[in-house]
Amino acid sequence: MRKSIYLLSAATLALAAASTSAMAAGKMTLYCSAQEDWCQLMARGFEDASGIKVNMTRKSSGETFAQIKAEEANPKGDVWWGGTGDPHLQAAEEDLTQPYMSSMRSQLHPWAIAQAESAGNKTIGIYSGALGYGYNSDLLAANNLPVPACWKDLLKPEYKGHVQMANPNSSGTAYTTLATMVQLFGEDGGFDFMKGLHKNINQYTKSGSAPIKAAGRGENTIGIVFMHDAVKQGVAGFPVVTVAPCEGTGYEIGSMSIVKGARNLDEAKQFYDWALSTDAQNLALEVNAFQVPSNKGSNTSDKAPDMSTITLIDYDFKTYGSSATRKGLLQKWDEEVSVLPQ
Ligand code: S7P
Repeated sequence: MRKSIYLLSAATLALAAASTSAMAAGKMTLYCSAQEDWCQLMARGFEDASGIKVNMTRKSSGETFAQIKAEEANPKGDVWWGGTGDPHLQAAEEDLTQPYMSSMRSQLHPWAIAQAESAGNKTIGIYSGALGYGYNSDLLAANNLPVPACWKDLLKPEYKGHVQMANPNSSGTAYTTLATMVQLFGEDGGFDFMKGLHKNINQYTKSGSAPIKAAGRGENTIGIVFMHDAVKQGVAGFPVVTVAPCEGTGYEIGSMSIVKGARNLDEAKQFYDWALSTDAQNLALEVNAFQVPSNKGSNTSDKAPDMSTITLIDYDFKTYGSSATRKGLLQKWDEEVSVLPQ
């Protein structure tokens, strides 16, 4: 009897000690807008490095922006990591995120700092990557389709039903596509392009990378995505070829922000500093995430699209990440493109 009382109290003490140390280590909520496997790895990697428990939710960039906006009066997230920079800039402008000057800034490329400075240090660049598209070479050949090389090739009538992209309201990738066309061809020309493309679209997906995953599985021929997401399918062994469009293309500065009113601010700052370190950024290679990392000392895979050989437009992040421009372009796409018959 005395032995079992002793065992019981030892177990109770151990449990109490364990929960005290969990409380001491803390917890945080991470909103993640990169690929699911990378989000999982970042959450577990930070837990291992810090002992802080991470509650992670993965949603596309536009969806996460909408969630943080909806929770403005009662914030539930602490850090928003990943996703295209434009909605992070919009969140900064709408005062949904808060400034933070990380001690890691001196290790970052100038483009990552420029992103921070343009938003009053309420966001920061964590990776970058160019927009393009990929195609399933088996399906292209099976359907006797020409090999595309330019954006305007995708308007050819023979591609009808063969092109997929995401919805720019939910997806940062698709918003980058819309903003890129407007910057490449002017507002009227950009919308003419989107209207022409609409005729060939078989589906607007929620997530930006879904169209190229579908191409990898043989369920779609051409997917408009970030080039690194197309390369990932090729590296996984699928017959996917990546295209850097001949007219030039836009790019993203994938970003990270701390939510205004974060309940776990100390933990949020610890995650933020860690996510800018080479150790954290090198985790990308374990899940074939081929973006260019923002820490100058991090490794870039030799399979990553070489940004120096791609014709990049001078993407105007300030304008296309502004609340008025993003809202205006999305509304115009909803009213003038998505409603058109196909
Ligand atoms: O991690 C790959 C990636 O393409 O996903 C992000 C993307 O915005 C998330 O998907 P959505 O297009 O659905 O928002 C990019 O930032 C990133 O490069």
